[in-house]
Amino acid sequence: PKTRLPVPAAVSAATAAVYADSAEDRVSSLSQVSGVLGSQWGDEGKGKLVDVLAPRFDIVARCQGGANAGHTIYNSEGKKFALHLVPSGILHEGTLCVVGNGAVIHVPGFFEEIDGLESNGVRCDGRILVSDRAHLLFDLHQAVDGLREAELENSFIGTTKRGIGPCYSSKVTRNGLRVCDLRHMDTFGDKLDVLLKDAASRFQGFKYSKSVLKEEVERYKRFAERLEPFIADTVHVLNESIQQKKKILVEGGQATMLDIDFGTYPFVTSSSPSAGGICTGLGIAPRVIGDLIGVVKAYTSRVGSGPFPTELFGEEGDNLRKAGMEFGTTTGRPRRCGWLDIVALKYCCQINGFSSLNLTKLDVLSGLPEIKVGVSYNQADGQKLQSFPGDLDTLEQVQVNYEVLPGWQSDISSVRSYNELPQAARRYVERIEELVGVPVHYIGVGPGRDALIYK
Ligand code: 2SA
Ligand code: GDP
Ligand code: MG
Repeated sequence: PKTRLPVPAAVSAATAAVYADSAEDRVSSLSQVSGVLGSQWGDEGKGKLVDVLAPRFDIVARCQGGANAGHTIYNSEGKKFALHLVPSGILHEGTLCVVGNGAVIHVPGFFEEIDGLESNGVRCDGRILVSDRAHLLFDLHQAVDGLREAELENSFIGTTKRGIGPCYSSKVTRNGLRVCDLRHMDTFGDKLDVLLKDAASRFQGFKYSKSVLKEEVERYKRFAERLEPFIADTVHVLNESIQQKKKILVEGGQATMLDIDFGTYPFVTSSSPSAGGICTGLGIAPRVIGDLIGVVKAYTSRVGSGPFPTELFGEEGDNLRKAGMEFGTTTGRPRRCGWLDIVALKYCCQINGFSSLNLTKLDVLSGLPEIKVGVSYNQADGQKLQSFPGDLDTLEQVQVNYEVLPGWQSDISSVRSYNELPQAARRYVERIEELVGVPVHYIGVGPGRDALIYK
């Protein structure tokens, strides 16, 4: 028989109503097609939650982005894995991993990632499907990414230089190559030639010659053979799986604040990491999507340029970066750190319709005398803003109004039930719930699989 966890006195009536019977209830009640999406500027800890939930799903699918993503997960022995394109379900033998049509694939990088996993004892053969509709990201896209950033000088975006923007540009320009083109090597070279010439005509620093093309085509002939067993019509596979009542977990890369439409444009990535990207990036209908879990760090980080209203500078920012070990999983770059931004989070909740939140890295805030939360923005003229501004000039000038909450002084990394958290930590969680109107169902207190509180 199920025993209801005691509801601590500090929990409000509204929160108590959605209080979980147990961890089992939280995960088993997730809908057939569920998603885990970033709700800040990335690196919220999406990979960890996907890895934790994956055993309850048949399929874990990536719908956008590419090897710009860096999802760090640990297996039960505490061994660390940094994933980029491979979905975070890969550590679980029974889970099929799908890289959908909305993702961009750098084939050599994909093999490198798979080789790394295989050499660490993770079997990948027959466990990963790559969409035949996904676009191919070439070395030329990576070179163009670097050249474009260099050209921007002081206004550079701070991309991962993984070629993401240039590859999506080829896609939208409609001269990109797709995974299915690897099955037509007779015309592959001509199509690639168009891309290479395009880059060479735009950038002086881009070296083009017929021998470069020839070498690249030869290389891709070998890749085509090796990739063949991974290639599938994933739109068909996913929709058949839904018919067969299989469970699908969608893993978002990056986050809504980096979304090409909703993020802080132009300081964004070139894909749609928000809910809409699930339909366009996998070819599944909106009505089949059920629960969407927004992953939110207990504070905020951002890597790359662009506005960050609650950013902390100097010692305060450094301390948070050190405590949270905030360095890029893909590039190793130090991440900018700051307080939790409720204005941005509410905006993300609106866009994605999150059914619940996973508040991560709460342990990192332990020991602070007080914790600030950005609750509203004032414009330069002192007027309160009613919504998250689309205009960057407005955003760059906002004054953030903070609420100050008491900190807690004990280490919470070994706490496993909500009512054992210090009262101030519970107060922090519940204040976030009140401010955004979405329940927090999962609380991260460490990087390991077990360091998760089900609320
Ligand atoms: P890009 O490379 O074109 O997608 O870069 C455009 C912006 O998107 C940001 N971006 C990211 N932000 C956080 N984490 C990401 N993944 C890596 C990680 C990042 C890393 O997990 O740490 O290692 O540096 C990621 N990917 C893209 C990027 O910083 C630009 O602001
Ligand atoms: P993702 O891109 O959203 O998957 O996040 P990253 O993997 O880039 O960054 C999150 C980092 O925080 C990783 O190193 C995780 O191992 C770590 N992490 C995740 N959840 C927690 C948590 O609750 N507490 C702590 N201390 N670390 C966490
Ligand atoms: Mg990351």
